[in-house]
Amino acid sequence: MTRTDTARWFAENDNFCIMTHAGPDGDTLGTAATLCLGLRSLGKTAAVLLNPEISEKLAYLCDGLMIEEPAENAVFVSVDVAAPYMFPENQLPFVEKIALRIDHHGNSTSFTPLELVDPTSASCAEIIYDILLEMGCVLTAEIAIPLYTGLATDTGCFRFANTNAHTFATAAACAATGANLQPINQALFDTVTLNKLKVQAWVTEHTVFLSEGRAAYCAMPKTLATELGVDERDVGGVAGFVRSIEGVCFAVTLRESNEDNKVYLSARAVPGYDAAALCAKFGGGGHKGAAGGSTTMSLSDAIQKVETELLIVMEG
Ligand SMILES: [Mn+2]
Repeated sequence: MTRTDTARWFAENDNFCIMTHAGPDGDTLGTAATLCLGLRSLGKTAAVLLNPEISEKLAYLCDGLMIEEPAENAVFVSVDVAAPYMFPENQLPFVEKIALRIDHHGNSTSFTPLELVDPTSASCAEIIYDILLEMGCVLTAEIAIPLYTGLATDTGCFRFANTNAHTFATAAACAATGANLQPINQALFDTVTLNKLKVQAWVTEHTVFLSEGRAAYCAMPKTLATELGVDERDVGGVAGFVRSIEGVCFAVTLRESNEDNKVYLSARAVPGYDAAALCAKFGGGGHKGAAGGSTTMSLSDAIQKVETELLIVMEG
């Protein structure tokens, strides 16, 4: 569907229940909150379905918007979700009821009767902004907070290659509402916990470089959190850190999980490389610049495969 079709569809329906992906980031939650608040401002009934995995850092996005049980007559919409397996467990019973999904993942799976997928959009939040504008919604400071969080998250605060004129224009519209955006930038992009630094220090010592340092990977065993005295969650999300090492074009982290014994992959790449294609070899996906996946292989087997795949990409 086009943005105009989607705006008309929202106008014709009501009682929306918005669904987000597991391991929720600032885009899926920011998009859900923007849509929810925007629809409410237009007189619609809308809520965000509980995502139990929401982090403390992002809790402000869905304050007062989340519900545990959808209404009987709910019309389900998913945002920023590329495939049906990506929902948190409590949302799985409703996946088949989703009427419309709005997404920006290029390699996504169609799994709903209606969809608006725009891979040229840097964030899903920006798509929602366009739709709400078409519906006559007035952007307020309250709505600008989750909207800005969504687009800042998916562009790494306007640093990634996906950042475009539309992203900046949407950010400018957010700033024009008078919303205080600086604390969002500080919390998301200029704050690191001591535990995270401990993990980064370990990663610095244990990263393996390939192809003259143009590719790098780091494998984190399931004992790492205990070894460093940090939380399990602190061990994730360091692929961007490995990629940020000078000269590294392609970075992969492998994290062995304590919970399900799977190995979780995260890949980051600069323009000219495709992180999603590499993760697809492990049944995962995402964007060219940032992607993820998981495997039931042992950590040592997964390391072997990552190294092989990285060498194919780098050496051809
Ligand atoms: Mn997104």
